[in-house]
Amino acid sequence: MAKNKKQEQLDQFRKSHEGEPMTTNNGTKVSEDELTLTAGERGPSLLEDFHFREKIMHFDHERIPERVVHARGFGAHGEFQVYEDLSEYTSADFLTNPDKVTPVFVRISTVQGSKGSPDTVRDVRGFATKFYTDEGIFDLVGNDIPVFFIQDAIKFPDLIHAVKPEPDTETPQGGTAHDTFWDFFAENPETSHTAVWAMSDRGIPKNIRQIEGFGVHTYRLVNAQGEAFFVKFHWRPVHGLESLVWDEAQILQGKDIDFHRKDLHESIEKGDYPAWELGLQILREDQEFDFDFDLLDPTKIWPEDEVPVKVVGKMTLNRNVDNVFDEIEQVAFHPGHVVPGIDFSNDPLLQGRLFSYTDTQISRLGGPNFNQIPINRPVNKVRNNQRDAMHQMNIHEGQTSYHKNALEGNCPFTSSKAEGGYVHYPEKVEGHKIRKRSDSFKDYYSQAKLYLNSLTKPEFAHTVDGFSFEIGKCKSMDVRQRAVNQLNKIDRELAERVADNVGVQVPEENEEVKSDKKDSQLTMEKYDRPLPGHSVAVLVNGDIDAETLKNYAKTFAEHGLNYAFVGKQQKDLSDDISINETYDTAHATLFDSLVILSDGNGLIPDAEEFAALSYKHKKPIIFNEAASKDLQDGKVKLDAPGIFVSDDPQTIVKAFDQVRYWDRA
Ligand code: HDE
Repeated sequence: MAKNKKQEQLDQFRKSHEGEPMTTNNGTKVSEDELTLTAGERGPSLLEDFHFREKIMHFDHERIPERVVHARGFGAHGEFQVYEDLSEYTSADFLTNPDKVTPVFVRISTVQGSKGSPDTVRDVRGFATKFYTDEGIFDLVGNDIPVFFIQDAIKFPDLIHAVKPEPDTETPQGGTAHDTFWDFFAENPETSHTAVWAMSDRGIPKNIRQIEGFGVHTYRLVNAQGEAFFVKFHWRPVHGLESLVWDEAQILQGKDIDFHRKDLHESIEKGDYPAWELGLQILREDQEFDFDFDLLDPTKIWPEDEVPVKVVGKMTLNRNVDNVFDEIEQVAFHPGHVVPGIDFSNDPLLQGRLFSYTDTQISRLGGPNFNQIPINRPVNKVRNNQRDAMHQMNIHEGQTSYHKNALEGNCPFTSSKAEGGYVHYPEKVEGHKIRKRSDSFKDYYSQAKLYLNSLTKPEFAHTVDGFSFEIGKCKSMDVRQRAVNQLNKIDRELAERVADNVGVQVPEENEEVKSDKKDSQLTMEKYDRPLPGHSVAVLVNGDIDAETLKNYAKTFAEHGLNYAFVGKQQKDLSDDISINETYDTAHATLFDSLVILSDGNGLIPDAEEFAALSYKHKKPIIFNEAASKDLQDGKVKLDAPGIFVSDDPQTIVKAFDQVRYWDRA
């Protein structure tokens, strides 16, 4: 078969490392790597075998503790460029100079599951971006859902204990469909808003190229004159926003546990670079109390119809990592990594995070020098008087390691704001030391209702299904009842339908939020979904000639579509056309759409099954004339929305008019 890109990379790698002998970690050339040193052919192993001891010792310590949350993640390198000079709002150099290209590293993760859990679980996705700016590192450590489950960082361990597998059975892995999570939901009503997002299609993204990202908290931008603005950060996917169907997501967990990471990796390899635009919602400080929610409350969005998003720049991921452990596993994000011009608000969740992220790296990365690991190093020079400690990578020269000193000319010295030194925004703060939540944080339901009101009918129906699945999996009927009681405080229809599905009573009194307020930017339908990057499975049923397939291949390439020709066996049909997948290696859930070509001698059962599943998951399907006549099993209705009969490869453009035909029965 034709040489693929992977093979070319391997050849190149081999060439560049030709002639490099194996050595120990101390540089001694190794003469034997398969046999331990023994006393005689059948005798005991010898302790003096330093190569054996070093090799095993290193292997024994290959694992480091996985992240306590967000353990499973994938990432890539890229670059960010601002469209316009934002110096009206911020002094941050990377946001004020449209000519500057800032390197970035992004890690996208699930929250609940362990490192080996499947990609397509229902969960919030972490969306963490490291900007290597000339003024130091700025980490935007956000999620793909704009709000969070809790309002105060002190509750985070409780939330996570409730979310994670239950301690007596260590189940479920990679999911919140269990008693402790829904018990937490029922007893902590501040979770309501984030829960409706997570149970909607947002909880099951189709891939990690097509998710939104949010900084979640209110941050501050500060300009060179010292004027501050409240800001919320948004990432808007250039390729649009798409979700899986829950049944499809569950099948994918078995068919391809790595579905999301492979998609990200492959799209970068192909040059179809994932990209997001950076959006800002900006408010002046004097607007702080203009809203019916508190700007400091992380369970609230700023509805975009009230505070529009200003699109200010673009991030493109254009380089895969060389080594997942070295880069994706060892990257250490921290919301406290900020540069001059970006500052914090008093959001109590954000304030707590500022402690957690450096603290956690000490057990995960083994000491306080984690900033010296290559992926974590800033691009500008680091100089201070911190010394020693585990895994010190630098050799510090000079006599002094204290400030102030005269022996070395008081180097390194501090810088004023005008010289680029970070000066915290001098917000005036006064008050009593208390443990009390502000009353302005206590409306838990209005924005959950706003979200539900803003969904399309199919999106609302999927949300009902999401809640019904998760609450229905709870063993305790009491938990189910209390969870539905909470839903009754958000939306009566949701509560009624879920109660019905999970076998509990909807409360007699309708306590729903009385509001039909909507926000036009909450539905996933608001985005265009450009054709490039979507995938097509072409089932080659019977005798179809290479020329016909070549025409399809040409059309797909023209439109930037990924495709596979699927048949009973892998084989070459010509020099450049092969059946490259079989019914064993390909599956309907792995593709966005389907073309079925038949020679008119009947469809094999595998093809019928493929079509039935794509049909169930509302994907566009094109039959050639012969295939449409061959259809037997009756599961696919040719007159249903999104089903096309045509021999013209260009029909694919029309078929992708919708990526899911939700109105298909
Ligand atoms: Fe995190 N979070 N978090 N978190 N979080 C971590 O840091 C924490 C929160 C988020 O790809 C940990 O390095 C606390 C909100 C992402 O490496 C830990 C609280 C948001 C990632 C931690 C929160 C996030 C983490 C675990 C409540 C969205 C993965 C490993 C105050 C705005 C970053 C690590 C990566 C990771 C603590 C809440 C996003 C333990 C205490 C809200 C994307 O430090």
